[in-house]
Order: sequence, then structure tokens, then C-alpha cells
Amino acid sequence: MRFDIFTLFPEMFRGPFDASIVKRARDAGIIETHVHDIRDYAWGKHRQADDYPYGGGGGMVMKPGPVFRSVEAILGVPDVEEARTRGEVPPIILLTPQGRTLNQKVAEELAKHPRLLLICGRYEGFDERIRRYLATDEISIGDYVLSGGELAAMVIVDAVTRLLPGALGYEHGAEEDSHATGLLEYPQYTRPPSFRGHRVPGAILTGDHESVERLRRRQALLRTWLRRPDMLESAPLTEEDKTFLRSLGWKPGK
Ligand code: 6GU
Repeated sequence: MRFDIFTLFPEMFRGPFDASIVKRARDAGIIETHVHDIRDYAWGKHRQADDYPYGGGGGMVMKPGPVFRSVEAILGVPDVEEARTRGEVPPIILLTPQGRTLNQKVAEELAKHPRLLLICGRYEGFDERIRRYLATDEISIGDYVLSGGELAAMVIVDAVTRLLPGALGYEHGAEEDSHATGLLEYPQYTRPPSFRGHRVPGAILTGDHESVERLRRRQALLRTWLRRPDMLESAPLTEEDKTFLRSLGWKPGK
């Protein structure tokens, strides 16, 4: 997977891409991250990539020219609008609070592509022509406002990378994660068996594989019901799951 990130603040990406799973995935050749400075494609003495909005109002708006030209340079196409019309571009994703909200399903969908372009806006937003004639998708990472799309782009790179084969270093790594199963994850324990008087549940220490799996499933169901009851409405539940949930007082559609 190749990520091309377009930003006015390339330096923001250094720390996050140089640690943990994203770093390992880069070192292993599972992903490539290329961060491009939109200002390199801005003209004039001041290399201005943003400007005041027509019609007034506060803040600054990303100018279309530098953004279009940066994407054209990196894709190697003379006219990205035309290439987009012909379906000859990878996803060109604007990071904006107005986009569709990122969730695990969206991350899984993005992980299927060999290449993603992520365009970070700063200030009050993008000139509308960037949305209409350049972007193929718009994504938000939640209902709150960030100062720019950079942190959102990092979130996408992380969420997508950990879904790629080999990225987690163990087989079937992401399959049991919270949200991947449609449920929140069960409580986890590691050594020591007793910490400051708080013991790991005995069944986890002594149980056979099958009873541990059943206990974990029930704990995942219980935790999801208590914290995110909305998720139970779309989670794939077996008859045994439903019987267990009903014994707790859960009713479908509530
Ligand atoms: Cl993608 N950008 C900004 N500026 N704020 C956000 C966001 C994106 N997602 C949630 N809030």
C-alpha cells in the first residue's frame, strides 16, 4: 500500500510515522508513506497556498491551484480532473469534518486499494472546486473539529496499515479487535496473576481453550451491551449469544 499525503505541514508526520506498527510496516515494505508539501506547488514570491474567502468571513481557504498541481505532479498526469473522469486515479480523499465518518468498515474498504491519496486542509477549509473536480471521497474522523486534516490522515494511515497482511506480526492479527468483530473486545489480562491484590479471573488461568473462548465471548457481549448497546443491533449474533444477552435483560431493538 502506498500513501501519498498532501499537506502544508509535512513535519507533523515525522514522529507518528517513525514509531510502532507504522514504522515496522514501512521497514517491512508493507507500506510506503510519501509526504508532499503543497507549498512546493504554490506560485509567487510568497508561495501562498491559502487565501481569504471571497465574500468575507473568517479564516483562510486552501487555494485550488497548488492542490491540483501537487496531485498532478505526484500522479504524473497533466489534467487530474480528466484522469478522474476516466477512472484512472486512485482514491483522492479530502480530510474534512464534512466527510463521511471513518469507522472500521471504511478502513477495511480503504485497505483494499493499492494506493491512497490523502489531502489535508488547514484553516477553514478547501475551495469548493477541490471537492468537486479533484476529490473522489471526503472523510472525517468524528464529530469534533480539528485545526487541520493532518491528524486525521495519520489516523487513517494507522487504521488501514494494521489491516494489511503481515503488519501486526502475527497471523489473523486484527480479526479479533474491537469493532472488527462487531463487538467490543473482551477484557484482557497478562502477568502477574495477582497485582496489588487484584487477581486475574481463575477461569482464564485454568480454563481449557474452549471454556476460555466461551467466557471471552460472553464478556465481549456484556461489555458491548453496557457500553455500546447500539452495536448489538448490527453485530452478527448466534442463537447462543442472544440467549445469553436475553438472560441479562437485553431485548433486540432496544
Ligand atoms: Cl478530517 N478535519 C478536521 N479539520 N477536523 C476534523 C476531521 C477532519 N475529522 C474530524 N474533525
